[in-house]
Amino acid sequence: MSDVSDFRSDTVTRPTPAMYEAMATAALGDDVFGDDPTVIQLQEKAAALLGKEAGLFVPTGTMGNQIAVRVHTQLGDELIVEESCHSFLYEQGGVAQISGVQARALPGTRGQMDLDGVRAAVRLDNEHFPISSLIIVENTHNGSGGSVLPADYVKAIRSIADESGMAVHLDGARLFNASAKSGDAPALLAADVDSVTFCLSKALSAPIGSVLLGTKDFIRKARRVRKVLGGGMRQVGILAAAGIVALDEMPQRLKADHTRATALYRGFNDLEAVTCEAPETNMVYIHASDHSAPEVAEALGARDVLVAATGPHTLRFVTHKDVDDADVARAVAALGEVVAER
Ligand code: TLP
Repeated sequence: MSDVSDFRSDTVTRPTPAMYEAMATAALGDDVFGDDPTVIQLQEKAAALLGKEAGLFVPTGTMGNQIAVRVHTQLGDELIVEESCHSFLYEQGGVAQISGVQARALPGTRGQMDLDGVRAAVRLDNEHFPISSLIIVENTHNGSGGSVLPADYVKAIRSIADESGMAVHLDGARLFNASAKSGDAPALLAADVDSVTFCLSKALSAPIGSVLLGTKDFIRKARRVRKVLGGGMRQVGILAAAGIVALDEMPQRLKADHTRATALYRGFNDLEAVTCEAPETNMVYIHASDHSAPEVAEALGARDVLVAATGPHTLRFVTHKDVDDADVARAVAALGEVVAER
């Protein structure tokens, strides 16, 4: 068990010894000149794994998503997105700030927008309306508890997009969790989208970084946008080296995180004061209607259990490499104490 059981996010993991070793010995160049061999290796490896022509190393998932929107859209366009998606809810309205587009946010169930609703949201060709140019999907879907979007759903979104010449971007920050759960290869889950971002720094435990993938032409344009956003980095092979280890060694351990999330859920489910849904992957959201979530988070923190309050009565627990079964048991016991004493 760790000194502090940190369930705030799967972003909190520390690099593995193999990552430190790879970082210390990485061959480096200047990636703005395009000659960092380790970055090139990571980008090519990621592109092969996800079945795309080319990849681009970016500092964050947010930057990957925002670059994709900037490349796929024109000023004044509209994109369609599920209303609790990260790119709509947690990126500061970046699509408006950076790309000058507006988002049409539709309700979803477990991250899936109703397909007829999506079709109906595509704008008619009429000068009063913005032009619908992009659909964004997210897999796994953070806001709905880490749920997995089936490959067939993404295929159906693709065919709606094709009916009106729209692009599809996949925020696959946790695509490897979706793959571990569904048994579908990452390339299958990304087969029907024009671009995809995945994060090395979340469940895969690298310290920093995401990869944006698409066609060679898309990545050429994406590189320009990355530069203006300040994401052109120099000897960044030092980080890409950890990313390569993350891709080689970490996907195969994700099922253990999913099992621990289920153990959390089972423990929480025994507590009358909270309700929660069975997790599909590595996140458990709990609702405690008679309790203030920030106060519960604070009381848990005093018991060395860190969690995120995601709403007035909602808290999120995320499992990852740096929590074990003892951390899970401590979290269940601590939550039991906290909700009993209020
Ligand atoms: N998510 C973070 C917070 O921002 C909420 C987390 O702790 O879960 N897409 C998805 C689906 C994400 O969950 C996140 C981060 C991002 C994109 C952005 O990635 P970063 O933090 O690298 O910009």
